[in-house]
Amino acid sequence: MSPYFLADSSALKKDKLDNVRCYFEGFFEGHTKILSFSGETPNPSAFPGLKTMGSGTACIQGSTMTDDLFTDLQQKDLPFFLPSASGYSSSWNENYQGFDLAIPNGELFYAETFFDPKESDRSLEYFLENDTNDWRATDWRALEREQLSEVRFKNIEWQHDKLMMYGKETYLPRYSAWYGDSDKPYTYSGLTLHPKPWNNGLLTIKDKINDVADVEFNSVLMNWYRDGNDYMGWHADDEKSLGLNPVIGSVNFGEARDFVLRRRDNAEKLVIPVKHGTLLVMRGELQHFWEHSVPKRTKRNHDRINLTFRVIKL
Ligand SMILES: O=C(O)CCC(=O)C(=O)O
Repeated sequence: MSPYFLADSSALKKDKLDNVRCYFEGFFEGHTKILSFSGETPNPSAFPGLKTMGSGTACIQGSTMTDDLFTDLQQKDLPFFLPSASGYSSSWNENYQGFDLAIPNGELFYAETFFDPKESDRSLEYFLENDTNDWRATDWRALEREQLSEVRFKNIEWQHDKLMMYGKETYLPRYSAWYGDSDKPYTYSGLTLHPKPWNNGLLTIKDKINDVADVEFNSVLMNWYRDGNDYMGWHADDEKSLGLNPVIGSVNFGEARDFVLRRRDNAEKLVIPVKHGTLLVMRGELQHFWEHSVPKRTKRNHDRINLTFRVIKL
């Protein structure tokens, strides 16, 4: 194995820089004629797709890295389509192992496996384990409403809420639970939820995402999609109590689903796959300009639990 990696020389021409995978300042000493910016951290704006990664290293998006010492530092490719139109961009965030994304009038952070499989498996189990039913084997959809209230969940008090739709009380197409710091009720879609006190599992997850979101979350709405027939309709998290530009930390366990963003003014859509362990942070003006939903996916048969951490300001 080579002590440094060299992409083929044609890839090192400036106009082909996006074919180069990774650049290690130290290892490129002596190769200044190959990489004109060697010896100093390149200015990312001069090289589209290039992302500084802290002292001495930088990474260039591309696909021709040779097989060498650094194969574990493979280029990270965003696992979904992001338009290349003006206002859209993505860069790898080495610190938090995810992508910082800019979209017109909004910011996102996406880490596909922010929680590793062990943490994610345990979280799903923690939210569904109970003293009465085998959570994996139970057909939760078939369970009658009255029976849900008889299930003794160990950690989460799930409920089946209903709201008024077209003058008629309708059950939500999912179960939910609300946990948080204070006893201030939170109202959304005409539904008022009273938070239950935090438990260890939720606090552990919250502590892990506070840092990356750079806020101190004080409440969480949990949604349990029993299968692909459960869904969340179009809405924005723009309640007054969340302040002007809410930061929302959305954590996902269980079945993979699509999280869809739709621009309010021109209906442009962005489909973001959220999986077992994915963290998605929404911030900036996003809630004013975009709505989001989790559409039905009838071929998805397994439980999914989503937690949207929020900061209630009032
Ligand atoms: O389940 C999801 O991913 C979305 C949840 C959501 O939109 C919300 O809680 O406001």
